[in-house]
Formats: sequence, structure tokens, C-alpha cells
Amino acid sequence: MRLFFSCFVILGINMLVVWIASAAPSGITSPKIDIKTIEVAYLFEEGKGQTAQDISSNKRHGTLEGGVKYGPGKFGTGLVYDGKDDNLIVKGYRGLGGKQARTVLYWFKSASAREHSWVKWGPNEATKKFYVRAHLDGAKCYLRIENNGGNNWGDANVCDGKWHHHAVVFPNGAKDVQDHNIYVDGKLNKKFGKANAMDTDNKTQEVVMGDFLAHHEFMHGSFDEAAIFNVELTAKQIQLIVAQGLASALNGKSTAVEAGDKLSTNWAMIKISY
Ligand SMILES: [Ca+2]
Repeated sequence: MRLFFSCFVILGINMLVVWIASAAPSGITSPKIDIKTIEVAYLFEEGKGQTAQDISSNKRHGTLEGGVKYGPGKFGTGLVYDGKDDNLIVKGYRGLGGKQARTVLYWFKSASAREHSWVKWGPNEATKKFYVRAHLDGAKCYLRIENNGGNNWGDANVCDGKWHHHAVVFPNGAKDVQDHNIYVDGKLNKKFGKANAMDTDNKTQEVVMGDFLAHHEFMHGSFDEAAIFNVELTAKQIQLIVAQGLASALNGKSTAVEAGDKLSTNWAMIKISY
């Protein structure tokens, strides 16, 4: 009888282990973000000069062109684009290619409703470009990704003059521009647009934040906490970044912190990155 109960207890423990393992099978579902998956990330806390410091270990510092100024950001300071010629170039970095999973995110506060150019790389050739821009709809605009031949835009107005967090996610194993998930303020948007296979070029054009490609317009407004990841971030990870700021989220903090702490965390991150 005792043997029977021992077996029963051991079986129960095994089942518990299996249950725990299946509940958290990998890092994919974890809100913790692996800092090694960052291609480039800017907090824009310098406040002056023409170089935005990349807080990733890749040291892909951004070159500010056209007289981009620092001003109030979503967290600390950010960039203010005049909409005429302001741009950030990630010199020597040409983005992620092919069907590589990726996440592009940043904060933006519009100064007008237009076809803002936010983040792009690749040439203006079918399937080759990767262009995150605004889809204009009267006085409203939506977050849009396009790849020359196809496109995908959401349904949350981000041209209302308020700060909004944008995230464009190309998931693992995805093939088409319509496979992108678009999040505004951490909320998944509805999808509109046209299907087209993804095959991004990462050899031709440097990544820029602000300038347009063949058409459309320069970004006009305030910009902060921009980052590109070489993985699909989950909704929970994006929501963590929205709630806590990029630096705190990357430091693995699981609870909200005060604004003052966010700023000191940012500075700690910047110091670590040098
Ligand atoms: Ca900032």
C-alpha cells in the first residue's frame, strides 16, 4: 500500500514538472527581453550634438542630419523633426534581410497629419524595401509597413498630436508583408492592405529614421526610444516597453518605476554601453 502511494506521489510530481515546463516552454512567452537581440537602440538622452548613442553592444551610433534638434521626449529627451530635411542615418548599417524576424519600435508625437517616414532601409524595388511610414486618411494617419508591391496598415490614429508607441513585428517563420503585426500603444491593430512576399534587401541602403524613399514625406514631430530587434517581440514584451520605457524593460525590471528612476536607469544603461 505504501509503495502504491509512493508511486502515486512520484507520478504526481512528474506531472507537475511536465505542466510547469509546458506552461513556460521557452523565452518566447517571457516578458524578459534578451539584450543580445537588439540591432540598434537609441534613448536620445544626449540632449545635444549630432550623434545619437546606440545603447546596444553594436555601437551603431546615429548621425543626425538636417539640423534635428533635441527636445522633450516621451522619456527624458528625444528628437524633434522639422519635417523639412531632418533625418537620422545609421551609418554602415543596412538593416535585416530576407524573411528574418524583426521588431521595429519607437515613440512618436505628430506635429502634422502627413505620410511621415519613420524607419526604412532597402531600395525601392519589388519586395526589397522595408518602409515603416504613415498611411494618411484625411486628418488621421495609421502605422503602415510596405515592401514595394504590398503593404499592411493598422486602424489606430497616430496623427492626433499625442505621444503614441509604434511597434511593427515580423514574426518567426513569416513570409508575407501581411504577416506583420502592428501595435499602437501596445494594442494589436486590425490589418488592412495587400499581400506581397517579403525578401528585404540588407546590402544597399543604410537604415534611416526620418527621410522618405522615392515618395512620401519627411517625419514631422517628436521621436523617442527607437529600436530594431532581430526577433519577434511578443505583445507582452512590447507592453512592458510601453509601460516602463525601453531602458527599464531591457534591464529586466518587472515592476513599474518612477520617472526619476527611469532617467537614472537610462543613464546607467548609457554608461554601461561605453
Ligand atoms: Ca529619451
